Amino acid sequence: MKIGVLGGDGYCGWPTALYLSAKGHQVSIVDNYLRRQWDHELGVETLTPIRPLAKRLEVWHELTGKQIELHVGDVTDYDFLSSYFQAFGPEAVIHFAEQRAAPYSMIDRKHAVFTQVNNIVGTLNLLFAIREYDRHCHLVKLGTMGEYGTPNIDIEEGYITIEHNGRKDTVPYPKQPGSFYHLSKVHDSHNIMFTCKIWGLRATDLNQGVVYGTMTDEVALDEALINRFDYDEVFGTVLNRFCVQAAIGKPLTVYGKGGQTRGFLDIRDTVRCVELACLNPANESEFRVFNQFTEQFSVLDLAKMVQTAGRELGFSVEINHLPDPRVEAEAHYYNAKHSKLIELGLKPHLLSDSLLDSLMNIAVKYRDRIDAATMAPQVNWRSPRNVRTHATKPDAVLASR
Ligand code: NAD
Ligand code: USQ
Repeated sequence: MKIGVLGGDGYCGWPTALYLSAKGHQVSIVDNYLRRQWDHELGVETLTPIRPLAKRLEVWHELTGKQIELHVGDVTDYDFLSSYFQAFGPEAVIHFAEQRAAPYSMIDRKHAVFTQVNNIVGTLNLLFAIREYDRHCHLVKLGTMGEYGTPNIDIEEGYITIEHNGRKDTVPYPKQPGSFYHLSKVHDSHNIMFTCKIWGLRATDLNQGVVYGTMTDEVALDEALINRFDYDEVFGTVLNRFCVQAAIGKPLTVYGKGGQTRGFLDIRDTVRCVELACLNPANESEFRVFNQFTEQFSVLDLAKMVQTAGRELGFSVEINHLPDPRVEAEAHYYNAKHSKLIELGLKPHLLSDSLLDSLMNIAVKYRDRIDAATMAPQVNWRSPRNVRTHATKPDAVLASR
């Protein structure tokens, strides 16, 4: 297939582009390097030494003979997106190109506005581009499990059938997101669903859980292909952070009681899920939702698993309970369905099998690059303000739109 990977320089996008290219698909990447600029803005770096995108692509070509096209540009710029569709003509577009950190969106007003403009305008442009250039092009959109929040009932895959005053209907599952970032995903979902209805577009919303790990078969081919591994307080996700903390003997930063339960998946399953969605497209006018995670854990469960894995490597790992900087339930019911991708053929990697190889060993290997000063949580949901950032990028980007 001809597949466009929007956000292909990022944590999920890069290994996905390589995986699809290795499988023989004709792949192009779209990215505007915003993610690298956010690192500069926050004064942080990925644990792993990632190369410039053009270099990464050159090495991929040298190693495999396969070419991935690169289109550098901003998906919120419709002229750019139009020229991309005309030049590449994708049959499927995988849309990763958004601002994805909840804490970044909660820094202050500018970052909240920036996140929602970047994410919602980018997706809206994409919907218009698909309508203009090829209505059959399948949109595979990265959503988030966080769209649902933590309701006191089972979470379904996208839709719920309810009876009300003697009548019955199937409606989108209620959304209770927990940050301005997660809200941007809800707004995206509504826009996508609406355009499937009015223009007959076909779309799959992948409500993904928290992703962990960095290695895939393709990324492992050469160090020049290495993927990001973020551990700072803004972009670092919980399991990556815990492994890095364990590797340098810092206590694990469990927020509050640690009963917050989420769906998780290995980066190797992310790339496979996305491929499964592309190979089994939604029908015309269908807005399909898959819950993309493989196992659920509480934050405290994860901390204990990392503690055990750390001890196996000879580290003594302590667990700290910090005041939760977020507004979220610290102990709650959580049971989210996730069978649709399994039915399509997903064979999950389990955390218990990969914690040492895929995470702890990476954290230990690059231990010398860890900057412990970037780990303490400073962004607070209750009191947004400027922290550790000059906030120039959101201003500049918003002003240009
Ligand atoms: P990332 O920040 O590493 O990658 C996103 C990429 O998109 C970056 O390379 C960035 O430069 C690019 N980008 C952002 N805005 C752009 C724009 N306007 N134009 C062009 N390029 C732009 O994020 P990620 O972790 O790879 O996440 C990818 C997607 O998956 C996001 O939509 C995120 O919400 C979703 N997701 C991620 C996780 C996770 O745990 N990482 C979990 C669930 C969902
Ligand atoms: N947490 C800690 N300690 C830490 C870091 C996080 O206890 O040091 C807790 C958080 O309070 C939260 C949970 O761990 O309860 C998950 O936090 P996270 O930062 O790992 O993930 P989150 O903010 O939910 O966001 C990540 C991605 C986002 C994606 C989302 C999927 O950054 O792009 O949408 O996971 S989900 O969680 O299902 O919404």
